[in-house]
Amino acid sequence: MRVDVVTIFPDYLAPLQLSLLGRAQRLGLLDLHVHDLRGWTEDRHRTVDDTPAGGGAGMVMLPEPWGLALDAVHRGEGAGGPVGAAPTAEPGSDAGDGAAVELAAAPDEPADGRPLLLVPSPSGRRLDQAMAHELAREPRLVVACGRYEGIDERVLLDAAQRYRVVPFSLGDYVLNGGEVAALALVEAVGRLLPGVVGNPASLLEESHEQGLLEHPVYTRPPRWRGLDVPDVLLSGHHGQVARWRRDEGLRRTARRRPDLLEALAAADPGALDRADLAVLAEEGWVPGGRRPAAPSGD
Ligand code: J9N
Repeated sequence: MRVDVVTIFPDYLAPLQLSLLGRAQRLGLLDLHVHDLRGWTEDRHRTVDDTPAGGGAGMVMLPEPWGLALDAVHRGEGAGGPVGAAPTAEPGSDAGDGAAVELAAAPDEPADGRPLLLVPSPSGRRLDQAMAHELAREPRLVVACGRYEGIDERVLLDAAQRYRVVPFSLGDYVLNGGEVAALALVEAVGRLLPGVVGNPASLLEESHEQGLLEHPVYTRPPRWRGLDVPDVLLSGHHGQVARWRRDEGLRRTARRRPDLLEALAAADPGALDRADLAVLAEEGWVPGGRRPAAPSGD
């Protein structure tokens, strides 16, 4: 997968050279290019922002550098011309008829050859594990990191002629800019690419993969500061271990994220069986009802 990130703070993305994703890049599984937006400015001060039309606080990012940057990155170029491997074909590039263009609401509409342009925004679609899996199937992602109060809206309207534009959010809180969201997105997607995580089975056991939170985990020693590893985990009974893990994942989800249980029950009525529902009832969770269990500190 090729990923291009455009930002005024390329150093913010430096951690992607470390650890698992650094290795993925050296192996050629992830082809990451981070671009400095200021490379597409044409004035002496390399200006990227101006005051908001209509007045108000803060600054808005100028359309001119963004337009040039997204055009160049679409062609597979950096600010100084071609970089890395040749870009993918550009079947969307003849769509410039100036017609009104709607932004894509979700990345799962029929792919039409236009690459995805992901735009971090507190008002975007919430990134979750299902969306990370959808993105991992794409050959190419471009991430446009805005700062200040945002990017001039015309940039996204214009980009929709060449890209499937998807504003996305990490959660309902405000960051100073899109860089941390881009970092999180590239890590969440990159680790799902084939070959990046050594044992693919481990991917399936994680929180959010089955619509539930993961069970607690333990290692050696069996007793530490007076706290024991649960006996069942040392028993060697694989069936009992699996049931305990399922139960603990369910209990945790009921206590911490009952919204996930409601979503799971609504999306897949068969996802919770009688044994599951019995454990959940002990935590005070019943389908359709909303009686959170008393806080337990867990
Ligand atoms: N989830 C989220 C994204 C943001 C951004 S993007 C650019 C500025 C702020 N805040 N929160």
